[in-house]
Amino acid sequence: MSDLRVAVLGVGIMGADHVARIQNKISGARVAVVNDYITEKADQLAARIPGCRAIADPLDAIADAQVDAVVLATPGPTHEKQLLACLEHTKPVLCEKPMTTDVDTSLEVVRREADLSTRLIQVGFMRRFDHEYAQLKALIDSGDLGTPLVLHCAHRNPSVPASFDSAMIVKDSLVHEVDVARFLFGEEITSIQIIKPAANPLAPHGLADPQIAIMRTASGKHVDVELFVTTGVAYEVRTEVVAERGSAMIGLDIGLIRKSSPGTWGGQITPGFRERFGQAYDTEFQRWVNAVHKGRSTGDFTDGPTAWDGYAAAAVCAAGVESLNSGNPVEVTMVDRRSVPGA
Ligand code: ISE
Repeated sequence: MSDLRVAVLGVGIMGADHVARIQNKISGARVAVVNDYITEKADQLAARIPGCRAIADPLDAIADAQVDAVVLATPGPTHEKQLLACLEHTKPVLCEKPMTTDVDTSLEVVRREADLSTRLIQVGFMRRFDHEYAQLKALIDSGDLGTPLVLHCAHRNPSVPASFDSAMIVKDSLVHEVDVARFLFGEEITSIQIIKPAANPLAPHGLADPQIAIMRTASGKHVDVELFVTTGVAYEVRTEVVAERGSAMIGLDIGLIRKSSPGTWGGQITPGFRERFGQAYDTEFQRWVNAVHKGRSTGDFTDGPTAWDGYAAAAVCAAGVESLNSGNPVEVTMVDRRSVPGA
């Protein structure tokens, strides 16, 4: 089978990582086209990759006859137009989160894909591909723990860019736990409340950090998340499920433990999400490439979170931002999945 010719749109830090990943680690695919709004960046990158071209207009890159599949690592506000172009040209696409920046456009994307009766859109919630999350999911699904009841999560970043505001803690950071909770429990989230404790004195002025999110699922399960994006320490993502017959926790950073003088011991915490979830991104990309190869016979070009998952995350985060502003619990508004056949 010939290699999938992939166009990577957006070659900032994440997009450039994905280009290197496809070129060096993934089998069955190569980067055929790169694009970035900073055209020199794309030109320079293309010049370093054999057989790769830079195309200045993202929509031209999607439409290009020599492109089989697309990776979107472009800014969120550009996703809607680019996803619709992928659907129009029947190009499988792996789209970094957010799928789109609001609920209505996410639902429109779900509907337009469902109209085609084929699954072309995969959303980049990479945690589902992390070995520890996969193990936790398998344990829950095995039934050994009995009914899962509660999910406690901590999501800490050492720092965030200066442009990060309080709503982004919900839309950019919490969105991962929204997807993780839906993935692990296999149900929708129906309400969310964001609590703002006293802010970290070291956080930029006006940033509500930390935040505590409390979510409830359709069957009444409880999820709580501590979000803290200015810890100044390292990258920490912990997840604990408490169930009928026990509990299980992941994300403890238990690697090598070193003892050293004077009388200390300890290990390493990953500095950022690119290192912590590097294996998850690799697995996500390899499985996506394999699914796209198979898609021609199955009609399903995805193996992971779908457009519906992108829409559900958008709906929960929109309610989360409303709660951030009001301080009250907010019901999540979503259409019934059965009203969108094929979604
Ligand atoms: C970032 O965009 C990510 O996706 C990271 O996984 C998350 O930890 C971080 O808070 C986000 O800003």
